[in-house]
Amino acid sequence: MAEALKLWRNAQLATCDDSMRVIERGAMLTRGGRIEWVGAEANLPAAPSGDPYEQHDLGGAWLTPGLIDCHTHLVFAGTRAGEYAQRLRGRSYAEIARSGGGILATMRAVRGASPQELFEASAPRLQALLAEGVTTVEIKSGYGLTLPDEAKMLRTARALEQAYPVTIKTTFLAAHTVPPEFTGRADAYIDTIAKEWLPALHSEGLIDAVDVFCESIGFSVAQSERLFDAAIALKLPVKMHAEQLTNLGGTQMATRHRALSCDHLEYATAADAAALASAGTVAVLLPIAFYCLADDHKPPIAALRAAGTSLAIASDCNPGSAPATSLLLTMSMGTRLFGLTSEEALAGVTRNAARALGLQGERGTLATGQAADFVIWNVGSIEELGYWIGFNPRRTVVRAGRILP
Ligand code: DI6
Ligand code: FE
Repeated sequence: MAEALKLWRNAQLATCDDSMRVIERGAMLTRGGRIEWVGAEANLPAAPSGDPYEQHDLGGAWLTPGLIDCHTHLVFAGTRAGEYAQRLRGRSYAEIARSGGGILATMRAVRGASPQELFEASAPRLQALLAEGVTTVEIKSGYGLTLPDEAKMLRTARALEQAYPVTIKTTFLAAHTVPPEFTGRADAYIDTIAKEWLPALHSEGLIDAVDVFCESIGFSVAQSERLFDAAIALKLPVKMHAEQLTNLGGTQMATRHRALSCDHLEYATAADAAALASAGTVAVLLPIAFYCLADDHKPPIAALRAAGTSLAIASDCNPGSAPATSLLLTMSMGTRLFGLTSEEALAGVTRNAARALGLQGERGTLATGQAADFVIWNVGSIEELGYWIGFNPRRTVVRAGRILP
């Protein structure tokens, strides 16, 4: 028997569609996990006879799509609070990385954690995101840096999806830094992950996309391109940590490979912005990493906007540059620090975040055929989502058409 139709009425719908249309006295019909109809309540289709709606009167509340955190490294063990203390005393992130701390410090903690320990360390961070109305999360590997430890991270991400009401997309980021086994042999490392680890983990169904840290302290453009070629040969989409600390030209190469997204982009140029726009590659901005690193070089927002690039924002949840589990705080920082408008911030955690994960056909807007993942908010205006700092105005989360407890 077909699942019952549910009517969600008397709501202000922030559809997050291409024109960011708001429907003041809106209603939605859902069936099972999908949206069947969205529109003004006055135009609501009549209930088919014998199939009465299950009705939910939302009392005029604001409703958005479920939020999407499209860039996280939330599966990890340990913390790097000691490094944060060093950075407060003036040591730089790059210096700490070059002296064997940074990503390698977390790598040691992850290698030493059992699958159960890794799951238990990561679950509270995921729960914190979900409490704010996040229904889709991307999680990267990149702290294992051996085949079994990268597999352990990706399996942990899949296990979190089984345990919590969330859609998780996994990204393979073994090209995060060169591990000790390959010191001085970055090219050999890239060949190993591209030719051996990537096909092995992909055949286990553990990889949804492939990422690389293309940076002066990471991998060169040529190395990144070899990895991308291997990913594309397996029909896996690619994305890149690009132009975060310097401009290496990664964005230009990534857009030639039709990357889903280029992320960070503090040092991107107007030419990079134009390349992103014409390739349809999403610019994912990570304002919390910018804040925590006390950087002074901002992404070229005006150029990105002028080029018509799709802008997303994400928490970057990681133990080094962004120990953060709040997408609402990300919206606040995206607006205040980078100068995004409230509307751009909302599009950045819904429609454009979905595009950054290749999910635009399924998630990120309130429209017929999209997943019935949405959030009902205790706010008087939708701008409040990026306005509060540390206050959570989430009222109710509906995931796959069901109200979460
Ligand atoms: N850029 C980031 O923001 C994270 N990784 C990356 O390549 C930070 C990773 C870390 O410091 O642990
Ligand atoms: Fe990152």
